[in-house]
Parts: sequence; C-alpha cells; structure tokens
Amino acid sequence: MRRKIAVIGAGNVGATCAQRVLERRLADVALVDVVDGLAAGKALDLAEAAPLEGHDCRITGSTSYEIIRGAQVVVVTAGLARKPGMSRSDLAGANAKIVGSIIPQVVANAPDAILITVTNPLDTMTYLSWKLTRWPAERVMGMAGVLDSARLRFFVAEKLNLSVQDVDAMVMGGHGDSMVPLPRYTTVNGIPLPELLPPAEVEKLMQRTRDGGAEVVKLLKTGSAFYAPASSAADMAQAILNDEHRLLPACVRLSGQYGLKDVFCGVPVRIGAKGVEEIVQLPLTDAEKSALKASAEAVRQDMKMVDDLLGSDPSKGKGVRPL
Ligand code: TXD
Repeated sequence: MRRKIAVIGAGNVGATCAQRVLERRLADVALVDVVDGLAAGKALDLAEAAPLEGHDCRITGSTSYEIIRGAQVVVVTAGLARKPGMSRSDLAGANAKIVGSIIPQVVANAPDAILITVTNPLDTMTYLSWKLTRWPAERVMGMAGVLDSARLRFFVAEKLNLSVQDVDAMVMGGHGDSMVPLPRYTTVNGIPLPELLPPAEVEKLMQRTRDGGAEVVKLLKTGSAFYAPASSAADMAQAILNDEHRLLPACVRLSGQYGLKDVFCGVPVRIGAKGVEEIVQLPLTDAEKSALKASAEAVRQDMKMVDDLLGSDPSKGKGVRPL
C-alpha cells in the first residue's frame, strides 16, 4: 500500500513540508488550501520536480478534502503567521476559526490518521484540534519542541564551532516566551553544555532559543520561519510512518506527568506508528520543574479561550463542531 501524508495549508510551512516529505521519499502527499489554485499549483510544480529529484512519490493539491482520504498522517499548517512585534498568542482568535473549520473535514476524510498540528499559538491549537477530533490523545500532537531544540542545537554548534551532528538538545514547555530549554539535557556527544561554557554564555544561548522565532520574523518582516519548521514537522511525520520510536519533544496532553494534568505542553515523548507511544518523564531540578509549571500555566490560560469558543461542555456535543 502506498503511504500518504496530508498537509493542510499550502503556504510557506505547508508547501515546504510537502517538499521535504517528497524529497525524503517518505510518502505521497495531498496538499489542501482554501485559496483556489494555490495547493493545485504548488502540487503540480512539486510533481514536475520529481524527475529531477529522482523520486516516485505523488502529490496532488486541491481546495477539496476528498484528496486526503487514506492519509495516515495529517499535518495542519493553515493559519496566519506572525509579523514583527506580534506574539504567537495574538494569532489565537483568527487561527482558532481557521483550525476549527478544518478539523471536521479532517475527521470526515481521514478518520484514522494521526494529527500533527503546526498552526500557532501551537499548544492552544493542538488542544483545540484534540477537542474537535475527539480522537484519543495519543493521536494528536503539536510540533514545536523539535524546532526549538533544533534551533538550540544550531546555536550551540555555531558557538562552539562544532558539527551540529554532535549536539543534542531538549526544549520543553509551551511554544512561547516561557518555553523551557534545558542546559543539563543539552549535550555535545554526551557532555552537558554547562561543562563546556560558563553560565552566562549558556544563558545567552537559552535566551536566543526562546527568541528564535522572533529573530527570524524580525529579519523576514513579512512572515515567520518555515524551512526549519517544515523539517521538524517532516521528522515527526517520518517517525510515525516508519514506526521509528523516536524520542522527540512534542506538545501532547498531559494527564499527571510532571505534576501537570489536562494541559497541552511540550515534553519528551516516544513517537511511532500509533502516535504518542509514551510520555517520557525526565528527572528535573526544582528550578526546572517550576519553569515547566509556569510555562504550562501560561498555556492553560490560552486554553480557556478555546473553551469559551467551544461552549461550556463540548464533550456533550456531537463530536466535531465548526467554530
Ligand atoms: O513551531 C511551530 N509550530 C511553528 C508554527 C513554526 C512556524 C510557523 N508556525 C505557524 O504555522 C504560523 O504561526 C502559522 O500559524 C502557521 C503557518 O505558517 P506559514 O508561514 O506557512 O503561513 P503562510 O505562508 O501564510 O501559509 C498559511 C496558509 C496560506 O496558504 C493560507 O491560504 C492557508 O494557510 N489557509 C487555509 N488553508 C486551508 N483552510 C483554511 N481555512 C485556511 N486558512 C488559511
């Protein structure tokens, strides 16, 4: 059977993610966008690159969700992106309406898929997606930690003039200003970062990671980062499709882990064919624990906006309700 990934939103992140998937020869791609011709045009252009890239994956694009039928993974990237001076939370109202209109069509056409939410504000949109799908929490995850960790890996490698391949990093928490990059779990071939740099230098790299998205937005002026976000989403999709059991940070629903309950937040998880196979609990210091808690509480505030939009008890609703 041919494998298939649906990508909703054919903008910067969506189209680049489709390209990554094709060029990694991962799966066929179904690209959907609300703008007439956009997904179809980008899909045709990407299909015409196939002979040059030497892959046989197929790509189709449409405004219709019929093309996503049979997808094992759905990546939702549709929504407004940040402009300079905006926080991710500023996007919440507009993007909740967009994601709210998409999820019912995903559920109708790809009912057995695993969902990766990319749209910002990430943690809130992942929560909204989960609520609207009514799928088990293992099948709904948000992409942020893979990106934030990749940024940190790059900053460390650049600072130490080392290969990025030798640097690993872990960023937990919500995908916002309160994210929690963890120096102790940032290592160069097993050596923790605090052994290699003085505390002030370590902190600078952590702060640059927290500001990583804004740094790109400021340079681009018209939109936000998309190359590294697209690679991050493709990595997560690959872990699912290839049943790789990868340990990656992802935004998932916590049910008591790290002392946090009923909140969506970035933590290390094991990802495979069934989605989130396990939430991995790292030993944290008191300071790390309280930073994670503060970050999760900030997400919880934003999640209330979703609850307000959905009404008091969506669990009694029909399952999926467009906003
Ligand atoms: O780490 C992360 N999670 C992120 C998140 C990293 C980078 C970008 N992140 C967020 O992804 C960003 O803040 C935005 O909320 C989304 C998409 O960012 P992108 O840079 O791809 O934005 P674009 O280029 O504006 O593309 C958005 C597309 C565009 O083509 C719209 O026509 C489409 O979304 N769109 C829709 N498609 C389908 N259905 C509906 N309703 C719809 N509305 C807009």
